[in-house]
Amino acid sequence: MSIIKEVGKPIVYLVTHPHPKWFEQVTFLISEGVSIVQIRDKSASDDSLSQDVEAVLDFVERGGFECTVLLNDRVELARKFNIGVHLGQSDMLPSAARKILGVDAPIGWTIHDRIDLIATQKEHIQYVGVGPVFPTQTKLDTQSVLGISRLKEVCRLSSVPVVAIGGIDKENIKSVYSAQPWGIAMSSALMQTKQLKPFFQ
Ligand code: TZP
Ligand code: MG
Repeated sequence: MSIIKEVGKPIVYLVTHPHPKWFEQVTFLISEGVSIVQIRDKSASDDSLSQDVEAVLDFVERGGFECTVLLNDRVELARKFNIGVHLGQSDMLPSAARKILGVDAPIGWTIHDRIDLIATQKEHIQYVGVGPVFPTQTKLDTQSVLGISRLKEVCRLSSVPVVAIGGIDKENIKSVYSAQPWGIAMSSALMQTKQLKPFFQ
């Protein structure tokens, strides 16, 4: 079970947040080459999230894009669409989500920098979310900022692919590439940009 094929350099991962032209921005980013889209909207109803998921899946399928669509938290909704999820430390455990979603669904898990947690869920997760690397305004209940040297250490020690997240933008992304994560996740920087190219190495 893999999310996408190995590309040899970090993948660019979009975490969506509400935006006046949400669908236009998300589909622009998919067509420019983001590899994973995590649909994240803490306050959206299941109906409204379902519409978003349906529209994005349809766009990806019709365009033949190599892009994996995940939902933040909502495991039952993910099952309805046969997609994967990204789970935090206060959500359902990956092992429980795996029972609901089946063997093929990609599951990501936020660990902050707790490498010791990986062993407890290793067989159920495809990647771990590590961060915040830098200060962020997008998620207010984050733990302490890690910085690049701690990120590097986590990337070196982790036995599963690491997705770096938190406060990453086109100015500081070069330093994130230097830590050699498997993926680089961004929300506000990508939801605001008109060009994806500056985010690729
Ligand atoms: N988890 C850790 S930091 C973060 C999440 C969802 C927010 C990332 O958003 P941004 O805007 O890229 O800092
Ligand atoms: Mg969560």
